[in-house]
Amino acid sequence: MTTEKIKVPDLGGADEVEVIEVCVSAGDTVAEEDSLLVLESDKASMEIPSPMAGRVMAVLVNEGDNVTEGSVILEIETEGASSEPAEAAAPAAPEPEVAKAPVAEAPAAASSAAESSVEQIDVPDIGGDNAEVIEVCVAEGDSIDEGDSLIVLESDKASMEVPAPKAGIVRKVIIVEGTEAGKGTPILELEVTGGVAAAPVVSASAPISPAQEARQVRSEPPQVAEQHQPVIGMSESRPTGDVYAGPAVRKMAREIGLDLALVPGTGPRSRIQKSDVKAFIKSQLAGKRSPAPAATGGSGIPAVPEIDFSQFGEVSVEPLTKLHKITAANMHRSWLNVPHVTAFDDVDITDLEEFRQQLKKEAEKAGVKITPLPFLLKACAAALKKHPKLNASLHANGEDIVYKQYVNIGMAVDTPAGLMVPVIRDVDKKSIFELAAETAELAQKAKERKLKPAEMQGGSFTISSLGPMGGTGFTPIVNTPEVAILGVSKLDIKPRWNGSEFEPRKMLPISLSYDHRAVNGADAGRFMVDLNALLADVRRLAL
Ligand code: CAO
Repeated sequence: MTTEKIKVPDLGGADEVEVIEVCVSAGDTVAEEDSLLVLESDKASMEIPSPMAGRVMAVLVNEGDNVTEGSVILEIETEGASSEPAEAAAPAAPEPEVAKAPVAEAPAAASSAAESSVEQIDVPDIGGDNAEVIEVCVAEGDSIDEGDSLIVLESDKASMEVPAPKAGIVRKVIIVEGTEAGKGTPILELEVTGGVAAAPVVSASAPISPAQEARQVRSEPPQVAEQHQPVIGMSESRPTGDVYAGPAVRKMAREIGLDLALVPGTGPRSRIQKSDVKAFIKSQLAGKRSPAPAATGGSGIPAVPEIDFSQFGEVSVEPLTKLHKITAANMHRSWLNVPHVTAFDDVDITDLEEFRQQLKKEAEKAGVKITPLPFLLKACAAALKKHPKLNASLHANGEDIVYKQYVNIGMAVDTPAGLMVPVIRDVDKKSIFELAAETAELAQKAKERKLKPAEMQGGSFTISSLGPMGGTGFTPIVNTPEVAILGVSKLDIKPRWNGSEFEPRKMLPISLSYDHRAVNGADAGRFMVDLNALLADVRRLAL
């Protein structure tokens, strides 16, 4: 048995680095290459692997300490005699590998001309073996500045980003995500604009900034337009905070398919440590094992078993459209998050229908088609103004409710690609003809998939009209973070007692789903009574 002192290896240029994670404790048995510490400089984080197998006898540093090359960090007792003389034979510091400050190669062909030239940018010396390209940060046509991240590489010990050695326009991306790269691997072709290459320094090595932690390099990719489409559902609510974790933790998360954004970090500056990942997985598994949620109040949802339907007959399988997937996710989120209640009513719109018929010619002259929808919008706007609780959203802080002073109503539109919800702004300030024109225009745009993201944002209430299709009632799903949605079913002529006899009246079934966290049954009831009265006698809209 010998006791070896383990020292901080060559830090590749960094003078002093912080110990941000101690991965072992005294008494632990470690294998060669097991992580002992995670160190962090202002340019990189690096793990110090154990140079040998053995038992940790003492840990001589704490999280938050600053260490330099050669600092003794712990003592390991190894089996068998040391091949080196005792104390002096402290094992050579573990191979620094990627801990070495990587340096960027000079571009392959530095132009001396002031005009633009296309240069190939290669992976610089990354101080060790090849690493995996885990992210390509630029695309063809991008205009980049010197220092902008081109790619992120990750080995099992560190992640690092390779910055652009100069500004220019990306002409061709050569490197491919998921492949291995090392010194000299071509990354891209860069069109360098005039003057830059004349500087003599370009032929010298330029520093690269290794990953300043994935906090910076792993931000979510920009959302594509479709992700902004607030199809029955709120805008994306996934945690947007940056993930702060070391390479080993990231690797572990990738291997098990875990989204680190969901894991609370308990390390310094909320850094996610291996222990956090383990604790998170344990808690998730415990949740899954818990008994029926109805009995416990938990949220574990039993999975729907996968079934091979072809065993029962012929099937065809088609991919879901992106819009369908987004809608499904939003519906699921709303359904799971919102305690829904739906109130039903029948509105006598005989007079409204008569008035609508009278308006038809005038509307035609104005170039619009009048359906019941503009009246519904107008009546909802008036009722929402009187009942602001239904024109509100619960604040994400769980403490406040946000009352909206505007009345922007979303309108569910059935399109060949799926459900879309364009928003009509300031409904309370628009005339019936204006609303008729705008709803027709937005519905058309939705069907042609020409809606801009802005035209689907900012709704404070939604109407889903299935009237033309039929049905006597349905329970629409609240379009969170809105708190209420009106469903409209098919108008039907029904007998109605007028005090002395039954008379045929045009009855419109409506259903109001609301978020019971924000709206009480009585609030909804009062809203429905007023909405009903407004639709039954549209003269009230003028009051
Ligand atoms: N009962 C009976 N008839 C109705 C009605 C109702 N509640 N609402 C509308 N109609 C009539 C209209 O008056 C029109 O008849 P005419 O041509 O004779 O005047 C006809 O039905 C067709 O109307 P429309 O659909 O062209 O226009 P609209 O203004 O009523 O609705 C829109 C526009 C975009 C809301 C509708 O086309 C649509 O896409 N609805 C589907 C919404 C949906 O999918 N909701 C479910 C979301 S959750 O899955």
